[in-house]
Amino acid sequence: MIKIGIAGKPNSGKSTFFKSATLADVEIANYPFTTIDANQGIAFARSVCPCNELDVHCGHCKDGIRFTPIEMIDVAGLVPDAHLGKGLGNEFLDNLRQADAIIDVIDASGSTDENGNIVEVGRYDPLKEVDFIEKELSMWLYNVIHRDWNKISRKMRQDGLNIFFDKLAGLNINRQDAIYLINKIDLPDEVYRWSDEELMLFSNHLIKKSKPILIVANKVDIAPEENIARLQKLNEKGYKVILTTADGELALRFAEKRGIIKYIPGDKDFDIINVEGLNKKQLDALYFIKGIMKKIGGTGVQEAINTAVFDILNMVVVYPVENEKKWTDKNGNILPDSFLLKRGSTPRDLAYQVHSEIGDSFLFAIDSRRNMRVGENYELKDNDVIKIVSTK
Ligand SMILES: Nc1nc2c(ncn2[C@@H]2O[C@H](COP(=O)(O)OP(=O)(O)O)[C@@H](O)[C@H]2O)c(=O)[nH]1
Ligand SMILES: [Mg+2]
Repeated sequence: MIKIGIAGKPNSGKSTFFKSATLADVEIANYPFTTIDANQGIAFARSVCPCNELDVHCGHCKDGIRFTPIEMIDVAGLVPDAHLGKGLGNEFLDNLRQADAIIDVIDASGSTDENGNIVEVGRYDPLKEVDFIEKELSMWLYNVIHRDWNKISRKMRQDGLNIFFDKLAGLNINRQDAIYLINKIDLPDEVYRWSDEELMLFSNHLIKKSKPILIVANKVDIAPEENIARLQKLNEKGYKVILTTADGELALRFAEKRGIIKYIPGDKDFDIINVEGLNKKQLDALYFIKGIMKKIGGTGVQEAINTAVFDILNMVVVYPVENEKKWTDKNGNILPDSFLLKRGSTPRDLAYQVHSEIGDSFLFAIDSRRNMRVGENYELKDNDVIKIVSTK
C-alpha cells in the first residue's frame, strides 16, 4: 500500500490534518480499521465507483463514491536544523524513510513562527516554511547517505554501483530514479569519486524526485488574503499547492459521525440534517465552515490526498473481478476490491497485487467494459474493471 508522510513545522496543523484524514466512518471506509496507532493510520483516495454504471449498488461505496485505502504517517514537527538534531531531530526524519510522497503542511495564516511558537496572524511568512522544510528533507537524505560514504565508496570502487542502489532501496528510493538523476544533472559516472558537494547536489535532486512534495496551505480560514495569493502563485513555479482547513474537515467528520450533517469527505458542501441538539455556537461554527468551503471548493483535505495520489504519485484505481459480466467475485460480491497502481501498470501487475500466486500463474486479462481480451502489455486505465485469467 502506498504511504504518505505528513511533514511540516510544529503547530502547522499536521496532526489535525492526519486525524481528519484518517477518521473515517467505517461504512464509508469499507476497511476494518483506520487509525493503526497515534501516528500511523489509513486515509482514502476518493473516486467515482463503477457501480454507478450498474443497476445495483455495490455496497462498498458511499452514494457511488469509492474510497481506496492508503497509509498515512504523521511525522513529528521539523524545525530549522532538524537534520543537526535540533528539535526532535533525526529519529523523526527517519519516519520519512517509508514515505512514497510527502505532504508538507504549512501554516498559511502565518500565525506560528518556524519553531511553532504562536505569533500574531500574518507575522510569519509561510513561503519561508516551504523553503526550510525542503532544505531539511534534502539535508536528511544527504546525511543518511553521507553517514557511511567511506564504506560505500570503497565497495563501489571494487564491486560497482549495486551497494549504492541497495542503500537507496533502504530509503524506499528506486534505482531508476537514481540513474535518471545521475545522467540528468551530469554528475561523474564514477559515483565513488563524488565530493561532498556532488553528493549534496545529488541529494537535493533525489529528494524531490523520490519523495515528491505536495504543499498543503492550512488554516486558510484565518489566513490573510495576501498569503493565500502568494502561496497559490507557487503553482506557477512547479509546486502543487492545495488550500485547506484541517480543523474544518475534522469538525465535519465528527458531525457526520454524530448524524448532524450529511457529508462525504471531499464534497464541496454539506447539509445540516439534524439541527436539534445544536446550540447557537455549534451552528455558527458549521456555517463558518460552509463559508470557507464555498470560497475554496471544500475543506481541501480530501483534495490534497487525491492530488498526492493521482497527480503527484500518478496512480490509477483498478477493480479486479472474477465475473466480467456481473463485475463480481466468486461469491457474488459486486466490485469487492479497488487497487491503486502506478500509471503504466499492466494486468499482470494487478494480478500480483491481488496475490503473488495469481501473478505467477497469470495468463491474460479481460477488460470488462469492452468485454475484450487484453494482452500482457495493456496499460491499465483509471477506473478499469478487469478480470484476470490465471492457471490458479
Ligand atoms: N484556524 C485553524 N486552526 C487550525 C487548523 N488546523 C489546525 N489548527 C490548529 O492549529 C493548532 C496546531 O494543530 P496540530 O494539528 O496539533 O499541529 P501540529 O503540531 O502540526 O501537529 C491547533 O490548535 C489546531 O486546532 C485550521 O485549519 N484552521
Ligand atoms: Mg502534531
